[in-house]
Parts: sequence; C-alpha cells; structure tokens
Amino acid sequence: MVHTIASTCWECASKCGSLITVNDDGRVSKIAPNPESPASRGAFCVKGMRALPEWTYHPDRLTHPLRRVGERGSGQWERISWDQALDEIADKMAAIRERYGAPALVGAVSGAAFSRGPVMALLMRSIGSPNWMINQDLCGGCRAVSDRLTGLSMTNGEDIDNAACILVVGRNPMAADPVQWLAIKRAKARGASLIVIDPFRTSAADIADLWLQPLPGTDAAIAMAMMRQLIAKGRHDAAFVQQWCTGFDALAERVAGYTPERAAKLTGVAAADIVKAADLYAAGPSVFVSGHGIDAASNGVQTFRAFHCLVAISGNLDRPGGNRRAKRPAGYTTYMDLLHDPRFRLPAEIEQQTIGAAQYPLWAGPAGWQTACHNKSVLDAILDSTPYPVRGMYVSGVNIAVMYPDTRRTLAALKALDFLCVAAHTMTPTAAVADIVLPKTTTLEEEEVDISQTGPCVTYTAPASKRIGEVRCDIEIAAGIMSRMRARGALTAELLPWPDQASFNRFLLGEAKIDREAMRRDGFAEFSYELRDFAANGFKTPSGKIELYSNTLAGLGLDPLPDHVPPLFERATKLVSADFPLVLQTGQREKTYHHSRFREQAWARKVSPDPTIRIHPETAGRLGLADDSWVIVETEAGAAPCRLRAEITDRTAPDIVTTGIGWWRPEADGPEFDVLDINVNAALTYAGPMDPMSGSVDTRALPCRLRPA
Ligand SMILES: Nc1nc2c(c(=O)[nH]1)N[C@H]1C(S)=C(S)[C@@H](COP(=O)(O)OP(=O)(O)OC[C@H]3O[C@@H](n4cnc5c(=O)[nH]c(N)nc54)[C@H](O)[C@@H]3O)O[C@H]1N2
Ligand SMILES: Nc1nc2c(c(=O)[nH]1)N[C@H]1C(S)=C(S)[C@@H](COP(=O)(O)OP(=O)(O)OC[C@H]3O[C@@H](n4cnc5c(=O)[nH]c(N)nc54)[C@H](O)[C@@H]3O)O[C@H]1N2
Ligand code: SF4
Ligand SMILES: [Mo]
Repeated sequence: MVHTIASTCWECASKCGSLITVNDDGRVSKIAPNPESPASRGAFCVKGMRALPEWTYHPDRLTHPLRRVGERGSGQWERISWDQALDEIADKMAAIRERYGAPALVGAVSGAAFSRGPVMALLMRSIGSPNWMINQDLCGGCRAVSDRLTGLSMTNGEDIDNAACILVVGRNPMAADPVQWLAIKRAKARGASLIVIDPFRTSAADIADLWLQPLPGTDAAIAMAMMRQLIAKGRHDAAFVQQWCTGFDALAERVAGYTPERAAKLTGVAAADIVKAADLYAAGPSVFVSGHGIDAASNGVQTFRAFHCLVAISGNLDRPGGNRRAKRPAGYTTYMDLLHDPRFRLPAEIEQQTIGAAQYPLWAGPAGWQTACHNKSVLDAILDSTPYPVRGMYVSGVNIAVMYPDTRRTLAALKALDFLCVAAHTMTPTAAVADIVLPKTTTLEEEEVDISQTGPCVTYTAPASKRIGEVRCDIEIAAGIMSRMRARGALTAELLPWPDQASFNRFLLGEAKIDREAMRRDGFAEFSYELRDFAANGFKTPSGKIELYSNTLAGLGLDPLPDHVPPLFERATKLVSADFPLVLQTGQREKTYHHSRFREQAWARKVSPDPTIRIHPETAGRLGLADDSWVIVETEAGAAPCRLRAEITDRTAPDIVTTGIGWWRPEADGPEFDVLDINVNAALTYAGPMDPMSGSVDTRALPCRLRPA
C-alpha cells in the first residue's frame, strides 16, 4: 500500500524534517518537507528531495562487495560474498595489527554529526587503535576548539526566530543551510536587522541591512573592534560578565587597541561600518550565525575566539534570540557523550599515541575535543612512518581522494597502504584505489536518532526504503568486522556492543523521557529545556566559567586572549615575489551537490555542469579571460595546477577569486575520474601552515594566479 512516513533527512547536518511516500514495492516515490518539524519548519533542499532518491536507485549503485583482481586502481574487480569480504578484511587487519601494532590501522569517516562517526571510533578502539580520522581540520575544527576552550557549548543553537539582530559571518545559508536561510527570511520579514560579513556578495548580503566586505581571513579584527565599541560605550552585559566570565579585564585591555580605524586598516572595511555593526549588534538580542568561511584556516581558532568572546560579553549566550547552549533530554547520550564516555575509551597511554595528539592536544588524543586524529598527520604517517607506520585503513563516508588538499599526495598515500577497504554507494576516486569495496546503505535505507539543536528536539529517521541488493549500514559492517577480529584474537576491548542501528539508537535514547511511539510517528520529539541553567550545568572549563582569558592556552604557550592574526596571503607575500597576486577562496557550496556527492546525476550536471571560478570583470579583462572559458589555476604552495571555468561577476572583489569544491567526473577514466584535472584540491597544498590550536589548514586566502587554458 502506498503510504507516507514522517522522517528526518540526514543527507547533511541540517537534518530537515521530511515526509516520505513509499510505494507498494517498498521504493520511495516522493520526498517532501515536513512543515510540522520544530527544527526545520518546512525548510528543505533539492539534494534531500531529488538527489537522495536518485542516488539510492541509481543504475551505478554498488550492490555487492567487490575484491580487486588487477593492480591497484586498474578497475578490475570480482564480486565476492559478504563472508568472503569480511574474512579477508579481518585477515589483513589482524596481520597488520600483529606486525606493526594496532595503531597502524586507521578508520576514516567524514565527521561525528552522524552515527557512522562514533561507530567508526568505537570499532577502531575495539581493535586497539586510537586512530580514527574526520574532516574537521578542513571543516568545523576551529569553531569547535574555540567553543570548547571558551566554554560556550553553543554550536548550532542559533535562535534566529527570536533575534532582533542577526550577525552572519562566513556563512552562505542560501546554499549551505535552508533551515537557517528560511529563518533569516522570516526574521527579516518581521523587521530584525541583518549584518553580513563576507568578502563575497552572497544572497544574504543582498538582503542585509549592513554588508561588510573584509579581506579574507581578517574577521577577528572586526570582532575585536566591535568588542571595544561595546565596552567603551558600556553596552556589554556587565552583570553577566561579572557572574559567569573570567579574564574580562585582560580582554578589555587587549581590545582597547582595536579602534575602528585600526580595524579598518587591517580588514579593508570602513571604520564607520564597523561602528554601525557594533551598534546594531549591541541593540540585541543578537544571534551569531557562523560558517565555514572563517573556519578551516591557520588563524581560525583565534577568529572564532574573538566572536565567541563577543557573544559572551554581550550577554547573548543562552537567552531568547541569542545563541543557545547545546540541549538534550536528561538520560540521552549524544554522539559526543559516547565518544567521551570513559566506558568506551582506551587507556590514556594508548590514546596518547593518537596521531597528532602530541602537536594538537586540544584537537587529538585523550584531552582533545573530539579524540580523533589529525588527518594530515595520518597521511604523513603512511608515507614517512612518522611518528610510526600506518599500513591499513578502513574508509566509510568520506571521499578522501577528492576532498583533501593535495590530491596527488593523498592518492600516493592511499596507494602506499598495505590494505585499503572503502565503503561507498558508487565507485568513487577513493574506492577505485581500494583492495575491497563494500556497498553501503544510503540514508534513505537507515534508521537514525539524533538531537537537532535548532528545535531543539530529538530527530528520528525512518528506514523508509527497502534496501537495494546486498547493501549494509556502518554498524552492521563494523559488527561483522568485530566478530571476525574476535575469532582471530585480534580485539583489545569490546567497545561496540550493538549489532544494528535499532539497538544502537535504543542505547542513545537510554532513560530519556521521550515518547518513542510519537517520535516514530512524527519524525521528531520535542523535549523541555531550561535556558541559563549555568549553576546546575556549569561551563566545562578548568575555572568552571566562560574563559575570555584561557589558562589552558597559556599553559600550552599559546595566546590566552583572542587576537587578529594576519591571513595567509599577507604572511605569504612577505616571503615571495608578486608572482601570485590574486587570493583564492575555495569551498563555496552549490545547491545541487553535497561536496563530491551526486556528480553521477544527470539533472544536477545540467544545472551545474562544470566547476566555476568567479572572477571580477576588471581582473578578467586584465588577464584576458573570457566568461565561460577554461582557466588554469595555480596556487603559490600547490604542487600542480587545476582547470576551472570562468564566471565573470562583480560579486567578488577585484583581487579575490572564488571557487567551489568536490569536482570529479564519474564517467571519466578511472581511477582518477578527472580529480587531477578539474578538482581544486589538486592545486592546493596540505603542508600547512597549521592553526597551532586546532591543526586546521587554509582552504582560503591562498596566493594564486590564473591564465587562460
Ligand atoms: N548544498 C550544500 N550544502 C552544504 C554543503 C554542500 O557541500 N552543499 N556542505 C556542508 C558542510 S560540511 C559545510 S562545512 C557547510 C559550509 O557552508 P558555509 O558555512 O556557508 O561555508 P562556505 O560555503 O564554505 O562559505 C561561506 C561564506 O564564507 C565566505 N568567506 C570566505 N572566506 C571568508 C572570510 O575570510 N571571512 C568571512 N567573513 N567570510 C568568508 C564565502 O565567501 C562564503 O560566502 O555547508 C554545509 N551545507
Ligand atoms: N579545498 C577545500 N577542501 C575541502 C573543503 C573546502 O571548503 N575547500 N571543505 C571541507 C569540508 S567542510 C568537508 S565537510 C569535507 C567533505 O568531504 P567528504 O566528507 O569526503 O565529502 P562527501 O563528498 O560528502 O563524501 C562522502 C562520501 O562518503 C561515501 N559514503 C559512505 N557511507 C556513507 C553514508 O553513510 N552516507 C553518506 N552520505 N556518504 C557515505 C559517499 O559515497 C561519498 O563518496 O571536505 C573538505 N574539503
Ligand atoms: S538541507 Fe537538504 S540535504 Fe540537508 S538535511 Fe535538509 S533536505 Fe536533507
Ligand atoms: Mo564541512
């Protein structure tokens, strides 16, 4: 019987409420937004509506395990059974574990916003390896480290609907987050003011009351000057600061040097506009909406520290119309709780061996924010055996060969492994160089329970579609690997006791007072929460307060106060000639794609057929670059160029060029599928400099040059 299920899309972290129509044959025929969802309130996007079902039923979908028969990357495969695949994976992993030690095995996944993150972490820990890697040095690592250091715990809790002023910094919600975009438009319609800080004129900038266009990577100076304005005019929340913050005097002294005029010189934004931004923000309640545009940078933690301190001293933390702290029903275990739960961890002396823990202890290892390892350092370990050899990898939910900078080196590292197993939906450039490829369920075939901080509510994703072929989900694959490693005496601990998603989700829900039947029926369950329960639920910092001045940073020999740190291109041009006169920005999101996903879909390729690079008309004229023509792009530190297609627009500034990410062509020859040609990461370096607090690298503010192809 045709029926409709209320569910939650988790194709991305927005987690929009959905209504899924399922046919007699168990296939999904339609996906629509669920206006009842308290988190998304009817917001949705074309990826969830169209790309996800087309991906699930695509003729190129991988439906059974494959074993490589030819050379690595030769594209020759044979079909094998799950038993054969899992036995072979366990044989190879156990042999590497025996010869080099368990840490020589690494698990790779995209992040911890989805259950596959903690599942990968606990699988690797069970095998005895502390090494699981996620994208965060390229994604939200700076925000997360700052949030934790400062003690805010506020990521994703933006209360846009009750804000009088919305401050959007380095975020393009129109493309990246339809939930935020809809909320911003609702807020504008009721008269809230909107400030956008972005070097590119985004759709949000088009509707903003005030658009500040800074030089890339200089935002901290704006935040510092805004704090100075608030303090100078007595418009900070002195009572809140007195009760809940430490280090205010030191912060006030530091920001005193940031006059609007000085900030104007550092950022290229008019001093009067910085003053206006401070006045609008001070009128509050104000919400800070941040994005990837100020993350993934070698000065990113300091930028976030400046904005996070602004949120704190203005009293906008955990109040209506401000930035809510993370909420959860009592008794519920979040993915983060699980990763940090002592019952599911390895002894500290083993976790201390996490790759990157020595250099980035705030990020990796026993005291790190997410306990994961540092990606770039893992690639080094594969190629140089420092700090020790990494010889085997299990990859699920990340397309390393496309999404990590320096594609040639990344591919060289993957090919240098003794054993590589990749779980994927279609043959990707990462899967193409594997020894074993496993067919993964899509999110339409899986059950997931999570918290949306936007609601806040518990979200429920129903396994709506009948599975295709022999596909399995992450926890089933992990359980299969566990049982075979156990049989080979190759487990260190039993840290993944759930055989399937249903039992895992029951564990997460735990003792929480959530009506499970209603949750399954509605696709979500609201729970009650209290704002400003600071006394009961204090700040997780050494002082138990919000740390404007961080003793943790001081103890590591790092700057305990936020500050402006010059962006890469300013530091770089001091060292080199004017050969690379432009600044390259990468990563601009497209509505049709999620990173490297969905390039196999004809409709998406029709909307967006090629990777584009946005160039100001003056610059294009000077360099003789015609609209729509192919352009060769080289960065100062990158090993090789890539090709992108010119789009001439005055949305970008004359010296700044802006492109997206994630390009490859599934129809091109493997194993590269054009990743060395039209993928911007082929033109980037992964060598650093790295943010000293988070280990993040610059994916923007990169010195570059262009020429006609
Ligand atoms: N459709 C779609 N949605 C997505 C994704 C996707 O691939 N496709 N990816 C998801 C993921 S994982 C992420 S991390 C997010 C990322 O999405 P966002 O957080 O929106 O980040 P970006 O699109 O990288 O950049 C946002 C804005 O930052 C600006 N920017 C660049 N440099 C600077 C700077 O120095 N200062 C300031 N103030 N602004 C700057 C850019 O011009 C851009 O307009 O999107 C998520 N949503
Ligand atoms: N130069 C540059 N590089 C960047 C960025 C940038 O802005 N500039 N952005 C960075 C950011 S913010 C991020 S988050 C990363 C993204 O990098 P990735 O996470 O690698 O991006 P995806 O293309 O989404 O890769 C997901 C892959 O996992 C596979 N997969 C396996 N299991 C699952 C599953 O259960 N669900 C899903 N959905 N997929 C599964 C899919 O087949 C797909 O190939 O890239 C980073 N790289
Ligand atoms: S934004 Fe799109 S892909 Fe992401 S959860 Fe919502 S509908 Fe799904
Ligand atoms: Mo990301």
